[in-house]
Amino acid sequence: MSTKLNVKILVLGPKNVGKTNISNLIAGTIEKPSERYEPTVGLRILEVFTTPATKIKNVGDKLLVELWDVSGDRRYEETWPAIWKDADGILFVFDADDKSQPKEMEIWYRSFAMPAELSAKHCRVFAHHKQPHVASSNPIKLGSAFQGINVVHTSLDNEVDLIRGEFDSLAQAAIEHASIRLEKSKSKK
Ligand SMILES: Nc1nc2c(ncn2[C@@H]2O[C@H](COP(=O)(O)OP(=O)(O)OP(=O)(O)O)[C@@H](O)[C@H]2O)c(=O)[nH]1
Ligand SMILES: [Mg+2]
Repeated sequence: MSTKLNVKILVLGPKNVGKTNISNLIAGTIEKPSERYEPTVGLRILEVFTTPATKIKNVGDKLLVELWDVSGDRRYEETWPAIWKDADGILFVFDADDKSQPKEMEIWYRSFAMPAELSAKHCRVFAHHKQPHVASSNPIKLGSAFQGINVVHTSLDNEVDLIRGEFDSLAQAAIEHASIRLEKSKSKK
């Protein structure tokens, strides 16, 4: 009997930046941003169907891609080790119109990407705008920890296809990471 491949992708970043709305769009439960802000309590896990999943042969219903929509509130910090364990990909989201965010983003990187040992290939950054935006000549830049990680400017008001495309490419890398992780765990047994 073959083992089910569980792929775990985290959505991380400060509070009130759009992580839940982006996660819901990717999971196909919404088309437009919600009117009201409802902070995530701890964490939500969503099952997602991705295009890359359909390209991998012989997986069929043996592949489960989970999106872990994590609260940006640092009071849940005690739960973080259970969250980064066996993560296969990270989607970082920050408010691209708030200059204070790069400092906080370092904490998210240090607390998740580092202990989970995920390289740039397994991470993406959404510099998210909570309203329709035009390209800025002087965008807010993240610190050196994020060097090498693909950053795209997103908004649910006008960048929906870009969000879906970037997520699919992250999911592809995460699926590969999960298959290697599974092989390694089998060979240890
Ligand atoms: N118009 C518009 N509003 C957005 C967009 N993204 C997020 N919002 C709004 O921003 C607020 C916060 O969004 P959430 O997705 O709940 O933020 P979060 O990052 O999950 O916040 P926490 O759960 O507290 O960590 C909500 O009121 C959303 O409707 C967007 O692209 N366009
Ligand atoms: Mg949320």
